[in-house]
Amino acid sequence: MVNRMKTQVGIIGGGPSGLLLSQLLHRRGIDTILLEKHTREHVLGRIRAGVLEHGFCELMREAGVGTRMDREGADHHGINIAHDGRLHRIDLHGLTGGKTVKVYGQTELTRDLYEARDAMGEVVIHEAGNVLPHDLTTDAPFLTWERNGETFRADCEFIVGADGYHGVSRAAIPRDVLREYEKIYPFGWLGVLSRTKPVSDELIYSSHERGFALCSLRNPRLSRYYIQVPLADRAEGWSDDAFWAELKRRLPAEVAGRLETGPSIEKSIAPLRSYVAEPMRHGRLFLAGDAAHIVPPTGAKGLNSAASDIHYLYHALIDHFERGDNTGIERYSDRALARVWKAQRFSWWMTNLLHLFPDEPPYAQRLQRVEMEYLLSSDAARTSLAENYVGLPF
Ligand code: RFL
Ligand code: PHB
Repeated sequence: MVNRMKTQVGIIGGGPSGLLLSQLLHRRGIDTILLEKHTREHVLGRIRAGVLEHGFCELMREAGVGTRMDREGADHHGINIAHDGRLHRIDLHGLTGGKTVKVYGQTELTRDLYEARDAMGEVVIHEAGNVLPHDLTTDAPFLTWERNGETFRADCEFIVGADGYHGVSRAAIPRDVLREYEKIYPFGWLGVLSRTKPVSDELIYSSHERGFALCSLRNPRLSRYYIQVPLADRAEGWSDDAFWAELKRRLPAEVAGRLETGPSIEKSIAPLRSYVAEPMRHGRLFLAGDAAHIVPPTGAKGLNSAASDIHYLYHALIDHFERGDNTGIERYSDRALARVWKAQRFSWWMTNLLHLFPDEPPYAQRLQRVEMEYLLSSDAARTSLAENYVGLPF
């Protein structure tokens, strides 16, 4: 027996993209079903993004979930680049005519989205197995899934694939329709979360001959640090002591000297990858967020690119349901991709600027050096970094 139900928008994936879209639509009276493969604890246990653009924060507020973010998140007016043993501040606020970014963890905003859903009596269907989208190029697409030994079906008007890079929705687009663009970097980031006082109240991106390092934070008692590591490394192979020692080596002496260390409460390695799938719409299926594109985390653009997709998709669906206007739906893929590619370019550029590429020829290494020297000596170059870092307009 198949348990059958109906909804306006069926959403695959209960990460930030799916949750945010569902919440936004719900507030406009549009019904959604949200299917998530894992438990809530699992989703909330993934330590990821920390830096939010203005546009992302606006969407959270529009979804009615901005209160804690505005109270506990910190507005950052600048970031620092460490190079040749010195810190160079990039005045984001001054260079962009007053724009800033907000430091607020992905875990926290995901929790806020789940709690808002609970408060409205809405559910996320967790531990949904074998989720599959069907009949995407007809007027009657539907989703099927399994849970506790039972099979379910939801008839939908539209289906949104917000199921991340390893999800199933992108795979539902035929091979001869989907174009994929990819770049894999020859290293990963080893990240550590620790209950220590952050070494700096603004982020430090460090370019060093031993490799890249990043000092970030979640709040005044919670630090997040990363170091570039070879792809073959395993997190279990890095003791806390080895991590702190290597991080210190890659920071200016003055910064390393005041680094507070402590036990890690999370430690993991993420490979670095750039990836875009085109188009982002196939019939009545829309891809959003990591399901369609990935960036290396250097420019803090992953979650923010997901948010720009949600912005375009939300408005496209509102126009359809409230006014019968399908222009936004027709143009979704082109509009979303135009901004996605700019974030791709910026993330690729920041990654090339700051990491150690040991196998590159000496010519490329000299170019990387002069790129940094130019950035640190030119207002125009710093302005370009700043306007991308705070986020291009939607
Ligand atoms: P997610 O977060 O991967 O969520 C997808 C959800 O879909 C579920 N799922 C399925 N559900 C049902 N059926 C299936 N078959 C399913 N397959 C998967 C998954 O369980 C999951 O819950 O994608 P989403 O929502 O698009 O969000 C994207 C962001 O998570 C991602 O872009 C950012 O975390 C990237 N990122 C950063 N982005 C920023 O904007 N600023 C940052 O500072 C930043 N730092 C980072 C980052 C990512 C990192 N890692 C580990 C990749 C730092 C790191 C280290
Ligand atoms: C983080 O705090 O996790 C973070 C911050 C900035 C980045 C990437 C990750 O560019």
